Amino acid sequence: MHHMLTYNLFLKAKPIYAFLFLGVFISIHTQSQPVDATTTKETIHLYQFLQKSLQKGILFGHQDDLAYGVNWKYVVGSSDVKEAAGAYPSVYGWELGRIETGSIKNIDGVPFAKMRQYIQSAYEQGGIITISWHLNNPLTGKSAWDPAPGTVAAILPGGSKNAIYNTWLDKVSAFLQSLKGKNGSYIPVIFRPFHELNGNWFWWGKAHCSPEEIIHLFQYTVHYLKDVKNIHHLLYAFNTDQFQHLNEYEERYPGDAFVDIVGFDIYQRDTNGNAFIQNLNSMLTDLDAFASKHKKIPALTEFGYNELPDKNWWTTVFSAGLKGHRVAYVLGWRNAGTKSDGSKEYYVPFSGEASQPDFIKMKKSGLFIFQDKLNFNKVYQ
Ligand code: BMA
Repeated sequence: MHHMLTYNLFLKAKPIYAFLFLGVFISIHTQSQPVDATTTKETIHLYQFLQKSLQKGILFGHQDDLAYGVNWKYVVGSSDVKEAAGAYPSVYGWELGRIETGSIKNIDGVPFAKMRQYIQSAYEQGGIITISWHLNNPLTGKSAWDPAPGTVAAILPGGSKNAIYNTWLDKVSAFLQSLKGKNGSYIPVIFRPFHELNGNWFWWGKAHCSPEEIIHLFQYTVHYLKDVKNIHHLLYAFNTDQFQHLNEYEERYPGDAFVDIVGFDIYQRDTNGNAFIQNLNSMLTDLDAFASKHKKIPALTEFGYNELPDKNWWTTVFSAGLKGHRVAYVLGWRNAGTKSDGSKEYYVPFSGEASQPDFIKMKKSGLFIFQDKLNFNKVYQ
C-alpha cells in the first residue's frame, strides 16, 4: 500500500520532473549565464525567456510607447502600437538622459515619475524593459552630442571628472532601485549605456576615445552599478551603430564578463529599401555569428525609417531583412510627432497612418511577438 502510494505520487509528479529536466537541458544547452552571478530570480527568468524566444519569434519593441505618440501625450492606456495593431509592444524602451542633472523630466520631456509608472504597469503584463542613457558630457556640461576630446579619459578612475560621473551613476542607481513590481520584486531592466559607440556623434564615440578607454568605461559602469551600488536586476546590452565588418564590432566590445545582449542600431535614411535589406542581412549574419561564439543574446537595439515614407515597408523591407535571422527583440525608436523645431519624427504606425495596414499584415505573419502573447508568469516566473 505504501509503495503504491509512492508510485502514484511519482506518476502525479512526473510532469514536474519533465519540466525540471527541460530546464536543466535548456541551461546546459545554452551554457550561458547573466553577467551578474547574483542577479534576481526575475532577471534570470527574463534572460532565459529571451533565449527561448529566439526560437519562437521576434519580440516587438517601441521607445516611449506608453508616454506619448504622434497625436497624444500622457493618456493612460494609450499606445500608437496598440492603436495601430491591436496589441501593445512586448518590449518598452525608456531613456534616462538628464537624470544626471537632477531634472524631474528626461531629455525628451518625460517625467521620471510617469516613466516609473509606465514601467511598473508594463512589467505586470509581462512587458520587457530596456533603458538607454543619452547622458550629458561630464567634462563640458553640454549634451551627449558634444564630442569634446578626452571626456572618457576624464571620467575614468583617476580622471578629473570621475567623482562627478560617480554621482551621476548614483542618480541612475536611485531610479533603477525605485523600479519595483506589486509583489515587491525589482523590475528587471536591459540597460544599454554608451550606444552607437562606433559612430562619432556622441562624446563616447569612436573618434573621441581609444578602444581601451571606452572598454574600461563600460566595464567600470557595470562594476559600479553591480558591485558598488549592489544593483542585481540588470542585463547589460552592448550595441554599435551600423558597422562594415565584424572586426569593427569587436574592436570596442567590453568582453563576455560585462555583456548579456549584443546588438546594433540601424535606420533607413534614403528610399533604397533593397540596400537596407542587404545591410540588415549582412549585419545580422555577423551579429548572429558573434552572439553564438560569445553565447550572448542578439537583438536589434534600435531601428526605424523616419515618417515611414514606404507604406509597405513592414512586410517588404523590415520583415524581409529580419527573416531567417536570430534576433530576440527589435526596438522601434520614438514617435515624437512634430518637434519644437517643426521637424517630424516617428518610426511606428499610429491609427490612420499610411503603413498601418501593412503593419497589421506583419503582425499577422507571426514573425513577431507582441504583448498579447505574453504575461507576467511567462516572462518573469
Ligand atoms: C534621438 C532623437 C532625439 C531624442 C534622443 C534621445 O535619436 O529621437 O529627438 O532627444 O534620441 O531620446
